[in-house]
Amino acid sequence: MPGTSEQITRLREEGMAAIAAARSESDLLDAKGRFFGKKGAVSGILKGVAALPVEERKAVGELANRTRAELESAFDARLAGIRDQERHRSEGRERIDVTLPGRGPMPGHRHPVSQTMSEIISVFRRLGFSVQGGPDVEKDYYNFEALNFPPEHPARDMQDTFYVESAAGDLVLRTHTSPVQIRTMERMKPPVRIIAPGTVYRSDSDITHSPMFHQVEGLAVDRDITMADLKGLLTEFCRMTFGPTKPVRFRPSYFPFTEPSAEMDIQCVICGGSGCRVCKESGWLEILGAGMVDPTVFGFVGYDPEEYSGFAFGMGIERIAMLRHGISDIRLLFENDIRFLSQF
Ligand code: 2NM
Repeated sequence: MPGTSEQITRLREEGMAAIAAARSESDLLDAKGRFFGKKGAVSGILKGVAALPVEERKAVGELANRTRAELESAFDARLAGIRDQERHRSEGRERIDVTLPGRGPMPGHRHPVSQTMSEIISVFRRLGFSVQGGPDVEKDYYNFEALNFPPEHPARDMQDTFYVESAAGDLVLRTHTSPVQIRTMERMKPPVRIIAPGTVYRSDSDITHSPMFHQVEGLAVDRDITMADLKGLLTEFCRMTFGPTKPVRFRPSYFPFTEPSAEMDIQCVICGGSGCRVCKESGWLEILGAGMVDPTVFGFVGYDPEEYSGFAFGMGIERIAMLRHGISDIRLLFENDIRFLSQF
């Protein structure tokens, strides 16, 4: 059995090695428990010293005390070192630059459909039109009848129109904003120059159709309004919206509420007219429908078709926003994915 002095020397070496090996505060506290705890090695040795013969007790006792003091200060120094390292590490992770400006709320922006709608409205305001609104839930009379849709017109079909349950059974979600034009003519005598922007609904859903979408329609009624006024105004609208050199054209068309009717195209914004997938190789994009208000419609609102004439037009806002931004699927506009919307 080795002498107490040798035990003390070995204890010192083991203790110093354990201190040096400790990588964290909890490692170190474990080691401290093993050496300094109630049942630790140091207590054992000190007990052994008490049992020694008097001649040895003084020298061995001094060695034991010195060793304990050395181990204790080595523990304390290592503890301070580990705490210092920990602090440096966390300061590295949590570094704060106090000179940075504060974070404000994330600035949002308007939806691309809303932006396009506002710009179109602003163009027509500059051209002398005022803005009118009306209900989204509309009477069949205003949505169809007064617009010269015959009772069996396919647009009235359940598959195209959302009918609203009501006692009289005569309510629909408006399929266009034309009812606003009818309501305005009921209230005002000519001259009338108005636009009706708003939400409309049709039972239709694919990559170019959404059951809820937006339109801007317009109406001008006065004495001596002609098709030339229609062409001039809408050409100017396209210049202001798509640029002053963008070629436009009118084609004959048909609507129940206008006669004659036309559709207006602009040169394809994607290929510049040479033909591509977007314009179906035609070089042209349809942008709106228009026409001279049918005398039958004037009859419904009490305007004398012998005294007054007028033109009307309508366009889909999503379609224009999609052409402007090169968006190929209308549904992207209504998913409200901020990663998509924040691009516009
Ligand atoms: C269009 C195309 C052509 C239109 C006609 C009227 C009214 F009420 F005056 F008869 N409002 N809107 C009209 C005419 C709408 O949208 C493609």
